[in-house]
Amino acid sequence: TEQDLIDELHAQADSDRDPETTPDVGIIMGSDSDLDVMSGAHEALDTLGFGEQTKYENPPEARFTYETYVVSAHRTPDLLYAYGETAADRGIEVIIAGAGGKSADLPNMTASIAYPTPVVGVPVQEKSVDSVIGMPTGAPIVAVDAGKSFNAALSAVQMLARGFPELETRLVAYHESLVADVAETSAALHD
Ligand code: RP5
Repeated sequence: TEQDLIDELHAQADSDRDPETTPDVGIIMGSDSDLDVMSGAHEALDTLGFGEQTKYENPPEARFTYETYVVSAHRTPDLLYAYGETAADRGIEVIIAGAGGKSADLPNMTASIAYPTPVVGVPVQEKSVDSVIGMPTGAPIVAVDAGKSFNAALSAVQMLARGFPELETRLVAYHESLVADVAETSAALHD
């Protein structure tokens, strides 16, 4: 039930688990219908060598990991509060939040509740762009264009990488692979 999930989040926040073994990036979305769009974030994190942690209890194989939750601002507001309030204490360093529709409140509300933990917002459809980027002064969110969850994950890792040179190295290697792809494509046109 929603209450079980809320209790679990609080229990995890209260546990004294080593932060190195907790998920680093939290991916949340308003509905399982957002999964297709938000899977770009999974793809980017997988590309950068992050592991998926499905159970907070499992010791992760990868040094950096992410978790995924469906949290609806309108259907499960208590879960939204619990997720945002406990994120930092659960070891989450950056949150990627996606929602669609004209009332895409999940990224914005999460940014307010989880502050100062940074939130990268993904409008799942174009009509939700205004609601995701339209934050008042003093309540910041970093937002990407509609559907760009891959870039949202890269932004999240850029933030996380400030404290981890190993992640900066992975980001640079990823960028170099893009450069090599462009150069190869361009060269092939002249063959
Ligand atoms: C939002 O409403 C969700 O983020 C989703 O993008 C949209 C539609 O949700 P469903 O009706 O498909 O569950 O809250």
